[in-house]
Amino acid sequence: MGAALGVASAGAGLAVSELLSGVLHLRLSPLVALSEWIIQLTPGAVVEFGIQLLGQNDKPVLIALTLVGLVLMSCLVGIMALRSLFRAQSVFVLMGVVLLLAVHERLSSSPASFAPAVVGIAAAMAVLGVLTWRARAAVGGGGTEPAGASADPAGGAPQPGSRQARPGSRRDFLTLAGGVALGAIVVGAAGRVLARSRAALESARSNLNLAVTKGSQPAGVEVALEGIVPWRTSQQRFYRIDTALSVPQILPGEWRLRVHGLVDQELTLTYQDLLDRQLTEAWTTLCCVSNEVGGDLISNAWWSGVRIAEVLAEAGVSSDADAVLSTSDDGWTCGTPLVPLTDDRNALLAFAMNGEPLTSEHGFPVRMVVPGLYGYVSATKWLVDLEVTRFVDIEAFWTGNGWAEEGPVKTQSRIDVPMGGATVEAGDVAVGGIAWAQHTGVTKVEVRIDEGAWQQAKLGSEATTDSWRQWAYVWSATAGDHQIQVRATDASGYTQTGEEVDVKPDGATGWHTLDVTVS
Ligand SMILES: Nc1nc2c(c(=O)[nH]1)N[C@H]1C(S)=C(S)[C@@H](COP(=O)(O)O)O[C@H]1N2
Ligand SMILES: [Mo]
Repeated sequence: MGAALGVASAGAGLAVSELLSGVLHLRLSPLVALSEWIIQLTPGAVVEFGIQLLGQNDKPVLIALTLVGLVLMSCLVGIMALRSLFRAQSVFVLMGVVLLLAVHERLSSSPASFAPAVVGIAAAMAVLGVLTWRARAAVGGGGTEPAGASADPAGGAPQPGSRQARPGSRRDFLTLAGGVALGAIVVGAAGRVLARSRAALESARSNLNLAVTKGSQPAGVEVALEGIVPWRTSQQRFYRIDTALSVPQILPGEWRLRVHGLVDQELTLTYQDLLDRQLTEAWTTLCCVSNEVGGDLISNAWWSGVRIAEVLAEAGVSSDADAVLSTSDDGWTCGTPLVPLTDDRNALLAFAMNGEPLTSEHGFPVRMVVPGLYGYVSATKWLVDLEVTRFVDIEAFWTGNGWAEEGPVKTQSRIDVPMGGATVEAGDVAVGGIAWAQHTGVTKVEVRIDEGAWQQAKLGSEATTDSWRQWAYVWSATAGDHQIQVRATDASGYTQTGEEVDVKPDGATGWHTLDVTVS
């Protein structure tokens, strides 16, 4: 009875966590994350031996072994629960902590990725509580014969009403536990089916053979100062902002882009249509309007795609239009001024970042990237619809929430080294960071110490005006507490204002300022 109790509870928890992983389209469920973590912690020689022994089946076998381990644990938990529910629940909590660590190690630390483990353990604990109560009732009121004997004297044909009168029989309990277990199998299977759709997408993505380049980093863009973010951001490190709880899953073969509205002729493009068009590749720094002064919601990558200007030209834009409303597969919308989409800049329907197909998180299969505009008015991920329109006729997701209709990027700069609050040694101290003014270009970066005179920093070379620039400055530091500030000047002649303005409604201003101690 204890074993059934434990296995049914753990099964319910596991099923719920598998389902939630599937619904959220996470790459790994907690169970698989745990299995992978076990491999990671196992000495290399043992892993190699296992692979030799099992070949291709090593992963399913490991997952099965992990499952067997969980079943054994949960039998113990169930037996414990009959004596002390509290102690049994504590073991579930401990198992939950282990799962969370596994998810953290193998998947990610974003809040959504922890949800399946947390909800799964909560479900297991709830079911354990209810079943324990029923089991005790059965033991107390339904006979205490050793396992194997039926607690129901009538052998399945009790007097009508007599069942209600008793708190519950052993048979009732086993039926309930069996029902829970069966339900768990169904729910867990549904989760696996959803997970398979994510796997299908991943394999479609890795089977793509795009004729794109990885983009070689231009000489001199890095100022060779440790602590500044790399000039090129990897797709894994690229900042991520979106409203999607569950990342949209679109197979390239099923993707369509509809271009309509104030156009001469509507277009519908397939993924292959896009690949067949003239390829354009460019470095572009993307940043978020919610990036605070000194913040890290900014990244730089090599993008491959098709110029939006060409697609719009083919559709034929009406002279009445001044905006394009783009919509993502999950219904998010953004309104972009027509000018930056049709002038000479590389506003792209992008399908690759740094030479690889976009990841699901960054908009696979196709997204927009427009140099010079904040992401909320230009960088639609999982793009499916472009409507040529007029600003007076539309309201996009964020502009309907009090953010500005137009979102040109504000010229900004950031100090990456030293870190705020750091203690550095007196003498020559390397100060450095990044500065950006997309599609205008950074021409000067200045640093000042303790509100003294502004001193010019050395700039990394400019690959394009659409990318950020690194900067470095050598400061002869004397002992004591000091303040460091930075400001940039762009090619329009504008120098960053020191006036501090919040990110809402159209981006923060102010000089990044930090304090360090020199010893
Ligand atoms: N579909 C969709 N696209 C979106 C968003 C979103 O919420 N949904 N957020 C936008 C915002 S606010 C930014 S800053 C960029 C961020 O793109 P990234 O996550 O690839 O860095 O995507 C933009 N595109
Ligand atoms: Mo953003």
